[in-house]
Amino acid sequence: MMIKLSFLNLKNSAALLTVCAIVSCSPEKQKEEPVVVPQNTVTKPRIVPPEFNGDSAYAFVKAQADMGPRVPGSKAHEKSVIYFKKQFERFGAQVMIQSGNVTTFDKKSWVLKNVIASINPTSANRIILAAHYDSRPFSEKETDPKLKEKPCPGVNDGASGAGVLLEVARILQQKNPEIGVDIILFDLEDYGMPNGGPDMADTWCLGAQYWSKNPHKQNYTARFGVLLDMVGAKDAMFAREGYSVFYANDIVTKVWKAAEVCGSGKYFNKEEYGEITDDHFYINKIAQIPCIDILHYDIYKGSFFDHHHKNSDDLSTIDKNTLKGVGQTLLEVIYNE
Ligand code: AHN
Ligand code: ZN
Repeated sequence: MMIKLSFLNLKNSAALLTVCAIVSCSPEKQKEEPVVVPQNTVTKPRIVPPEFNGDSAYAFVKAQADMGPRVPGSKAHEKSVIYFKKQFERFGAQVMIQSGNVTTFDKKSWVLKNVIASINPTSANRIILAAHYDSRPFSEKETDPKLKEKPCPGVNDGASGAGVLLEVARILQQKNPEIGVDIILFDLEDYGMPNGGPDMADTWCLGAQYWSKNPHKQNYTARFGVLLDMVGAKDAMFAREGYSVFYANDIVTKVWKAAEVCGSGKYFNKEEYGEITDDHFYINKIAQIPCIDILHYDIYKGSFFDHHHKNSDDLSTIDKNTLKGVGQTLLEVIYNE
């Protein structure tokens, strides 16, 4: 009993080895139970990352919002791609625009553009950070039929994730991380069939589906990925999404822990909820890279953020503190990886 209690309180491996030695001295146990030293008892000292700047991230979100809805085929969409490329290059990343032909549920054809910004491009030890940047061409959750037909401003749903990742790139240039980071901004996530049901799931996330079938480099792989989706609302709640837990639970654990360590824990709910078809699903299923989704889904309301697919998803939905909470969590992961 004594040994059991002290075992529970162990914090360092030296003490653990001592206890293991005592246990293994017990003559009747020596033969059938070999001593196994747990691998995770030696914790690396924490590297404190640089501070994520919420004002700077907000400016990156506002720049996208000011262009108007970045609906596929629009001038604003085209402009946003040029903007992302210019910003990432300013931050010293290697930028590639991946083009591909896709057809949406309404039988329209598009040349999608995924923006890929690589930091430390030659490193074999890589992670993916992703978000979609396109805006939904309709606002079907509005009640007014006139508003339903309008494009969604896509400020929290789209621009927030891309804005956080631009600020991450800016920080990574100031303090180069040990690992390689590929920031992927996916196109055509949000052109899925309205009220389509589960069999229509593949009408969403066309940019991510394309990239997962055709990664930007031959034999590309990464240790894991983190997707951001709707990461800027004041009342944001990021709970553990079903596919993330199913495919990449250790990454969920890692990121949720990082959030707590860096003081962003209040946004990260420990409960698990259902599976959401989002870009990460295809990265898991097709590219077979474990990928999680930091996604605003309120488990108590049972819905995405309040202005989801409404014309009211504008700049007023954004809170700098939320952007910072998410961005700081990513930096905590990156510099301690
Ligand atoms: C579906 O509604 C099938 N997926 C939600 C993914 C999404 C839409 N994220 C942002 N907009
Ligand atoms: Zn959406």
